[in-house]
Order: sequence, then C-alpha cells, then structure tokens
Amino acid sequence: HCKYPRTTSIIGAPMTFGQPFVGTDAGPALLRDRGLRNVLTSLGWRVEDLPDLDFDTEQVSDARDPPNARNCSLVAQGTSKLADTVESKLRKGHFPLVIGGDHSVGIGSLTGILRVIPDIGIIWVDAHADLNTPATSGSGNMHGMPVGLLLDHSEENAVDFTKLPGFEFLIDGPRISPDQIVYIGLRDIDPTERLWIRDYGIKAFTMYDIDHFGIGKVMDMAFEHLNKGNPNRPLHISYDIDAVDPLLAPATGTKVRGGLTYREAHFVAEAAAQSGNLASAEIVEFNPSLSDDGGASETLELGEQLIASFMGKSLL
Ligand code: HAR
Ligand code: MN
Ligand code: MN
Ligand code: MN
Repeated sequence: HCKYPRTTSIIGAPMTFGQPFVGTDAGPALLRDRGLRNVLTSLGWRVEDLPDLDFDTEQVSDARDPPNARNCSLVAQGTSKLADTVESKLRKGHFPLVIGGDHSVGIGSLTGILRVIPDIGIIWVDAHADLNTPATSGSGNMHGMPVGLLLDHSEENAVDFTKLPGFEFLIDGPRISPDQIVYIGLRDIDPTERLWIRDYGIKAFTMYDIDHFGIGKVMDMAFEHLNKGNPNRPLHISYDIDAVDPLLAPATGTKVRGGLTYREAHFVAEAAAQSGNLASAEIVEFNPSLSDDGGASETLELGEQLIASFMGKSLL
C-alpha cells in the first residue's frame, strides 16, 4: 500500500493579476508542452490533465478594487474557481498539482485544501514570506499576500474581506494557524512580515539558516516542527520558483540574489516526497517573458525537474 493517491490532477492556474507583469500566465502551457504528463506517468502516476482554469482576461478590474489590493476582483474570481477545483479533486482522492500563475493562486489552492484537510502542514518555499495583507502591503500586489490573507490573525490584524470585492468566499473560509506553516529560503522580508513571523511564532528557515545548518538539517527541523504529534500529517508544498537563485531561475518577476542552489532546490522537493505525506503541491511565478529565450527555457526545465522531484523521483 502506498500513501499517495494514484491519480494526480494537473490544474493550470494561469494567473497574472497578483503582480504587475504580463507573462506569468504562460507557465502551465509551457510546462505541458515540455511533456509534464510524461514526466509524471514515468514516475508511476495516473494523470488527469485538466484544461487550464478559465481566468477571464477581458474583464477589466472592478472600479471598487482598493489600491492596496490591486486587481482584487480578478484575483478573487480566479482563486475562487481554483479553490473549488482543488477541493473537488482532493475529495475524489486525487493529488492536486497546481501550476501557476503568480503566487496569488496560493489563496485558492490553500482554501481548497483546507476545506478538505484543515490540519494540512504547509511547506512554503520562497524568497518572500507572502505574509502581507492589504493593510500592510507596500505594493498592493496580491502575490505578496496569500499567507497573510489566510492566516488566523489576532483580532487587531484581521483582514476585512467585506472590503475586498470578490473575496466574500473567504469571510467564513478556513484559516491557517501560525504553527501550520514552515518557510524555507526566505531572504526578502518586509518589516511587518518580520514582526508577524516573530510575534506569531511562525517557523521560518531563511537562507542564513540554510547556510548555517545545511539544507538537510533544515528540512529535518521543518518536518520535526510539522510532524509534532502526528508523524502522518498530510503536507502541501507551495514552491515559488524565485526561492531558487536567480542565476538558475532568471525567468521570474521578483528576483532576489542569494537563493537556493540547484541541489538545495531539489533537496527540498525530494525531502517533501520522501516524507511520504505529500497530499498536494503547487509551483508558481514562472515568467518566460521576463528573460531571454535561454533563461526562460532554463527556468522551465528546472521547474519541470523540481516537479519530478517532489512527485517522487529519487536519485537511486
Ligand atoms: N513583499 C513584497 C510585496 O508584498 C514582494 C513579495 C512578492 N513577490 C513574490 N512573492 N514573488 O513571493 O509586494
Ligand atoms: Mn494506496
Ligand atoms: Mn511567493
Ligand atoms: Mn517569491
């Protein structure tokens, strides 16, 4: 008996509205064109390759969108669809594999997962903490907010979803408790994010920790934290490609130098697979139009290889 569901559903989430650039919508199609289905099939998965979610690109932003939550109604429309899709695939026993799209898709993936597995442990691999809310974000870009919107905040920091057109579905939606998520690879953290990571006691392994302990020890500590009290706790990995060093993954919108090496990037993914508890995954923030041809295909190739690693490819 294996712990993995035997079928994975590839869910293309071609979202661009969580950040200012065009191009993040190309990720799902380009990964499919590279042969993602075959990669997964060769790892033993049955693959349900769904058509990309239909994120309306023609609709202009709602005039009520607040400036501190840009394209709010469009992000809400897409992430609401994604939440429903992820929820229904999990209920069928499938493994949702969400391909972004910018990281605002995490709002939808996590909401869908939490509806079915409220206790899911979350591995957030990213240069950024994505812990802003409309009240704290300096940019108003919602790809910097997925964790911030869904966190079970103290009363004073709580998000008012009635002020975010389209996000009514989150008013009574499920929340992430601060001990439910672990960060890997952080190196660009805003002041309020830093404050909240400390005040809420969120487990965060920055690049400093990876340099200090090595990636093996860091992942051991990450699982020790998430598995406290339940060695079989189901896990979700949310992999932002900008966690990887921009020399290796240049085709992404918010590059931060000093990221994961090739092997560190894979080790995180391999360790997640090795846990035997992975229940769902997402990979986000490819933007092939932000790099020349060489950089874009290099980044997508790395993405494909990382997917293979967290979907169970082992070196031996
Ligand atoms: N913290 C910054 C902001 O909120 C930038 C974070 C967004 N960048 C990402 N997400 N790619 O990981 O605007
Ligand atoms: Mn089984
Ligand atoms: Mn991110
Ligand atoms: Mn990021």
